[in-house]
Amino acid sequence: MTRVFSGIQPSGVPTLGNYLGAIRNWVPMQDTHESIFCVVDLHAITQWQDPKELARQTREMAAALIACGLDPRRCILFIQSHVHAHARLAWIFNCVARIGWLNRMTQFKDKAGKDREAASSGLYVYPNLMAADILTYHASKVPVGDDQKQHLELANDIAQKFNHDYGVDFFPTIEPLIQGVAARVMSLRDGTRKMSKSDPSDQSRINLTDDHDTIALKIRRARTDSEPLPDHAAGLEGRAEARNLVGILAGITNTLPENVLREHGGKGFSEFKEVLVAALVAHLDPIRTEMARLLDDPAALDAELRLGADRAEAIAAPICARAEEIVGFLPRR
Ligand code: AQP
Repeated sequence: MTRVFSGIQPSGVPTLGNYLGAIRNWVPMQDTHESIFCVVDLHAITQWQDPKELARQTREMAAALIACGLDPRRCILFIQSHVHAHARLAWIFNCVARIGWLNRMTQFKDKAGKDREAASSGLYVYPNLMAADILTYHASKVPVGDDQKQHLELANDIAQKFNHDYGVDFFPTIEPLIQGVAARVMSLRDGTRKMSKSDPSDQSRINLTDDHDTIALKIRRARTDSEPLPDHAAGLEGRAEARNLVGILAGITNTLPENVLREHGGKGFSEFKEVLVAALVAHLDPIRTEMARLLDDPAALDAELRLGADRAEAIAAPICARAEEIVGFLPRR
């Protein structure tokens, strides 16, 4: 079975964007691939995280992944910092990747904002850690959205340069795993920005922990225009917020936006939003309930994560140790 790796940052409460764009697509992969899923806390601290919150959010993210359908018996699910190979290989990759390559990364520019000098150096070398995450498992497929393609290309450049510089054929080529039409969920306050767990406005997103009333309030307040819904996709041109709400209903009900428009075209937003609230609550309520149940027994959850870390380490540690040997590190005997 092909080995896949994917990660998610515990940088806040998981959102509907994380769910529709990533987590939901990981669930069927458990049966078709050797699947490794990771809560990437090392990545999260590239931007400031309150320590107590980080620990809480890390457990919460793990609970969310299980509640969404990741089964620790059918996949390997663990916390990144529990497996030291990630940080060790990332250091080697810091010494392989060229500064010129990192300078081209658009995500750094986006996340660092205007004051790049004040960004952490961790944020700058984030793609090197991501390359290590994947390559320390010799994973050959990575489910990614469009925004991560550049990082994947960089990971391949790193693997190739490592192989070339050390005269080995050690790291494999990574291929993106494209999963149908990628759902990009946008902010409820601004249809041109993506929904993000770290957006300062809680009103901009649906969290997987939101209850019925909260979801209803956020959707009713979601920004829209005053036109009714069109009955075909061309009518959404230039209407980012309308397109987003249609996309969310299509995503959550597993259909295409065209079908949503066929059914709801002509409706005003107040009517359409009630349909959307009902669909979201029906889908997300069981996830929220299961998350709460899992978080009610942190010891049991931590035990699952320890088991996941043991299984991950069994794969990652020998690959990282071999990379260290190739580089010329004297083994500890
Ligand atoms: N709005 C989104 N629509 C679709 N997919 C999304 N993803 C994130 N937001 C959306 C996908 O979720 C996965 C995990 O993301 P991440 O936590 O590693 O980092 P991110 O992409 O930076 O996600 P956030 O929520 O925006 O986090 P913060 O606010 O901390 O930066 C990825 O596969 C991503 O594509």
